[in-house]
Amino acid sequence: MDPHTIERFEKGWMLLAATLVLVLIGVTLSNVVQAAVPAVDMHHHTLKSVNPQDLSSTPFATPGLKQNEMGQYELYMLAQAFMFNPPVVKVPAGKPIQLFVTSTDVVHGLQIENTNINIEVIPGVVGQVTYTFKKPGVYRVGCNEYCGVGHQSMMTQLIVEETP
Ligand SMILES: [Cu+2]
Repeated sequence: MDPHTIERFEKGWMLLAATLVLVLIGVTLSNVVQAAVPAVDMHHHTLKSVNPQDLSSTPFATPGLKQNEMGQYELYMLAQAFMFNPPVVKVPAGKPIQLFVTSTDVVHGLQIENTNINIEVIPGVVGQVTYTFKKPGVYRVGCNEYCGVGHQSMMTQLIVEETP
């Protein structure tokens, strides 16, 4: 190869190396930016973690069914030894319900009969699932994670009501 070919060859490799370095810097920076986004962002419904000792600034302060600004249903439930809060919940049939659940004490489970809803409920972590109840009726909700002496009685009812 003559010297000019070699030079072009090297330039090609240098360009490739420089591109890789820039791509890596870009990837790293975008990760940093993502990490800087706070976990609690109630307006975009990405509530992923909470302080189990202080839920006052979260929707869990008043658990139950809410409708967000887009008219979507959000159901906030608390699991605690040995009950669910609210104790009885009514939701409309045929509408997607975004369920958020967290624990104020130990690890619980939230299982709703005749659905595939089965969430491990961990203090500080917000479990989330979206579900549309097609059939009106009473669905039993139980804790399926042994949580102490009252575990057996830790259950509640979810009443799915016909939508007009
Ligand atoms: Cu429990």
